[in-house]
Amino acid sequence: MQKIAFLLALLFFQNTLTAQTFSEKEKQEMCVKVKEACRFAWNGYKKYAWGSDALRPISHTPQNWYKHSLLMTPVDGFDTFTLLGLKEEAKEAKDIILTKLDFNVDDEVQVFEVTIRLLGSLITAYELDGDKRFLNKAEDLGRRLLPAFKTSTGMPYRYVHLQTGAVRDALSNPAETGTLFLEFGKLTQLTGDSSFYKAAKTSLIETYNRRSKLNLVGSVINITTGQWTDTETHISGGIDSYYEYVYKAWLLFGDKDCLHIWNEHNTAVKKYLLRKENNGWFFTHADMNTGKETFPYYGALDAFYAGLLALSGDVATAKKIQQGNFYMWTKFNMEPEEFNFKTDTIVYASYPLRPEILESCFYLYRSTHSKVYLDMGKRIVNDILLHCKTDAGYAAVRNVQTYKLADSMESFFFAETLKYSYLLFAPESLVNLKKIVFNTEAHPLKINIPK
Ligand code: DMJ
Repeated sequence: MQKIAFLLALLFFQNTLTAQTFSEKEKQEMCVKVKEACRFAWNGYKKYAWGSDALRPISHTPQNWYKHSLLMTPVDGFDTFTLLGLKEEAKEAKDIILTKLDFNVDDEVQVFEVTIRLLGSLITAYELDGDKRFLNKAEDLGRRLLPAFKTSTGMPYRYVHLQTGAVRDALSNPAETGTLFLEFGKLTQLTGDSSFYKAAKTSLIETYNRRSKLNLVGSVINITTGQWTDTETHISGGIDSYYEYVYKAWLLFGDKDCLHIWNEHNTAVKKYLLRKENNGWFFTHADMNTGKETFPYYGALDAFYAGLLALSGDVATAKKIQQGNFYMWTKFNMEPEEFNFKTDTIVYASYPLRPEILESCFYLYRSTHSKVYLDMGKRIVNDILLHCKTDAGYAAVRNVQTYKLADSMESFFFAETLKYSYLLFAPESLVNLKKIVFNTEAHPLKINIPK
């Protein structure tokens, strides 16, 4: 009798497990849901903010970064619409880009932001769609950015005027000096003009040359003197994508210098910044020269590192970090911009629709094919679509603990958050990671390693 009861229990348990697999149908449902969300947000942009950089999804008003719109939302969103099979939306974005996007305007722009969002996207648009006019726009923008690099160190000023080439703001950071190489390198490959590749690689190498003895970089660097003015180190905003690009430049261009740089930095980052606390593994903040902890802070932006490690083959460490990322998401309703992982308290409570945790789900799923990452992704996507929805789009969260919203829908919501949400559940053949590398704004660039 006891044996029968045991067998029945075993059968029940097995059935429960089978029911807990993530079916193809469920994956398709997630894809449909993300696609609908994307269409809905784009419709809001079209209705209330057409031609501007972004929609303010609560007040239904347009938002521009500078005096003239650079069409951040259509440009950043074009490849997402294409990959999601939103043909009409892709056509609308393409039309407005090709008829209205003009870089010959009286505006100074932030070199880093327009490189990752606009230059990256225009190059991808050209590679996906084949229309040479996308490449012409990319080249025009690239040329207008080049004056920023004419400095004594080769690291660019943060701002450059698109018409006059006038520059401003010498106090930069590794993310802004070191997250240009994929886009500028591709521009050289596609146009044959080596000045783009040289400028961006020099900037990256000059950043690396100023690493500390511990192989870490600081938070603020003066690009005219080459001196650090803030020696705090971390993997968060201001440094994050520098590490991402040194590894990805190896993948995209087969650049061995960059592989070496990645290995040095990544070893140091794991040695000096990775911490095991009660609730998981997190990266801390420390001084770049001594390794001494400054603040035990971790946040939404840091979540990308798990994906980067998975991509680089260190799946074991990636898994541990992604557990911490998911802890951060579930502990506070949604992930806060920053929290203290020692006291388990929030430092900055906002969530501006960031993609990094989903990006890491995507890479970890591709590396492991474990249902864990589909479940995580489903929970995160559902939370975003439920709590951030307005009557015109999706809004940033001002405070994750109260779900109070803020009137902002950044273009990276289209470029990255929705794209990684979709790709996590979509057929893998849609994006082959052996053939493309995503820039830090999730624009896929075709790998073309010179023989
Ligand atoms: C994006 O613009 C890029 O991913 C960048 O590298 C950092 N943050 C935002 C999204 O969070």
